[in-house]
Amino acid sequence: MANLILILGDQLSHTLSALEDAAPGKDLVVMAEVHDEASYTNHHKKKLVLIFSAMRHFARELEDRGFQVHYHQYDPASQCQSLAQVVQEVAGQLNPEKVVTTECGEYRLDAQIRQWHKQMGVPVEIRPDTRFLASKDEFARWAEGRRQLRMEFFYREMRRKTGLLMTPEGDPEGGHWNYDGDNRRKWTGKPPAPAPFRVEPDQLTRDVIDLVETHFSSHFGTTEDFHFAVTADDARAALDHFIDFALPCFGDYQDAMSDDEDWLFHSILSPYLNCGLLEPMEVCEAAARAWYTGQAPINAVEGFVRQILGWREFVRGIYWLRMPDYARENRLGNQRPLPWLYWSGDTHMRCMQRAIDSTRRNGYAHHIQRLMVTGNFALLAGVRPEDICDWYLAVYVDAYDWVELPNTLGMVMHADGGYLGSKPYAASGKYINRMSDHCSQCAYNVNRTTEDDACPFNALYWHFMDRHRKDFDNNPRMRMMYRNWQRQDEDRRKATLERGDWLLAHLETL
Ligand code: FAD
Ligand code: DLZ
Repeated sequence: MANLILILGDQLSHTLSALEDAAPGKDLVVMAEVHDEASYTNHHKKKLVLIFSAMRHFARELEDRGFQVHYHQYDPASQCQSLAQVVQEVAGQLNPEKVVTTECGEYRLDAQIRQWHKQMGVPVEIRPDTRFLASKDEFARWAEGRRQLRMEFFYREMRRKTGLLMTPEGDPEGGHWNYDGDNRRKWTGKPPAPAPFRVEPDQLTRDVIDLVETHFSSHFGTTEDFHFAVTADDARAALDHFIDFALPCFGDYQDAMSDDEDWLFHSILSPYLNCGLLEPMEVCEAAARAWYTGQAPINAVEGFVRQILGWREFVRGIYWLRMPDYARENRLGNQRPLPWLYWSGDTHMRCMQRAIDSTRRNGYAHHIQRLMVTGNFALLAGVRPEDICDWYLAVYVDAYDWVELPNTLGMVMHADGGYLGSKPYAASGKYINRMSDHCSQCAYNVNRTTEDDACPFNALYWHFMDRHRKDFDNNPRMRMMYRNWQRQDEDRRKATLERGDWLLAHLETL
């Protein structure tokens, strides 16, 4: 009897475990664009285009390889609005021996799929997702007995395990594990940032753009100037483009922000890694090759590999270790709703306006914008973790719960009590000014704190520190900042807190 093989929208890899022993002439592959998946959050229009178009291209490639594919195109009038309904309908017609699938990347859908065998009366075989470099069990073993998890130690284990950037003697290439200290340069326009890799939409993608414009017109963002890759071949060309043109400067300007450059020297590969068009090992190996051939310096290559081999695997490990309780964590007790300006971009704070505008246009903002601008602001403003997590899940083309949630709830909001990161990434306008040219174009004055035109990040920073004193008093990494706060005279502190109160009461007008 044939198997029914379900492939999800972020499982577009020919190496997928669900396809391992698939028989092209016999088994049936099922892929489905469905309302429930397209609507569980306000997905950016470009994210919908990317996923649907990449799914359609992948289905075509499977057919070229001889597979029979049942492809359910998005149809608001269809009887089937969920993956379960599509699978059940096809299973009813095919009467398969079993449903085969690869474990899903998010808890919500994973929990549903694990019940399907009961609802559908057909066995469901769920295979591990082998596209990650650390399995869930491996991560759980590493984490066992540790009260706090530190990415750096996990990353070193992963370097040893994969041999990436390791000498034959087992030492880190270049003599150090980490070159972060070299990776904090401000970018002042030179060297020029490369243009991002572009693919002009083919007919299939243009059809999907029309579909998204017709049925998802109220969703965030725009489909205008869609230029992401939607096939593995084009994603590999995007990887080559990054290695050739951006990687050499990736390290130096990794933390930089620019008022008029959206992409700087970042790879823009997360959309492809996360939907399966690229695999993490091929990306890391391509970067490592650039170091061995002298095409890129070690601070760039190590910094890049750390993001994928370290951070990406680390946050996934935490997600599966701590879900579902992790999503409910709110250790700082934040209750403020997300200010509307996150959706409208309507704000006089230049850094926020630029980050949100890039997000709206591109479905992309680079890591430092997500962490130190929109994230930092949500942390300082005490936004409810659930609200800000939903925003990040919606607005980025690379956003899936397993990677978005630990980054937002853990790294940005410190809502997990420091399980993921040893201190909150809270910062005043001074940091933003040091790493960008936004402040010189801003309506607010970054050198002021208490005045009406003072940068809101400044008073909000001290307000945050002051109101969370009990939460961080014992944290040695915060001690110096509390000492600085205490050193300010009382009137100054009072004026700063009053300005902070005013800002919190007027977030929508900033
Ligand atoms: P580069 O800067 O070129 O980095 C290379 C790769 O490293 C990325 O493609 C990505 O795969 C990986 N990477 C880097 N940092 C991280 C990280 N912290 N966690 C996981 N992977 C990382 N990344 C997502 O892929 N999806 C998300 O939904 C997501 N949400 C985020 C939310 C917040 C609040 C923050 C602070 C970060 C989030 N990140 C997320 C991590 C990071 O910002 C993006 O991976 C990165 O900006 C993607 O752009 P890039 O491919 O140009 O990355
Ligand atoms: C994100 C997404 C969207 C927008 N649409 C679909 C879809 O129509 N069909 C599908 O199979 N998957 C989709 N996805 C991805 C899933 O919602 C989910 O995030 C991942 O499968 C988690 O691993």
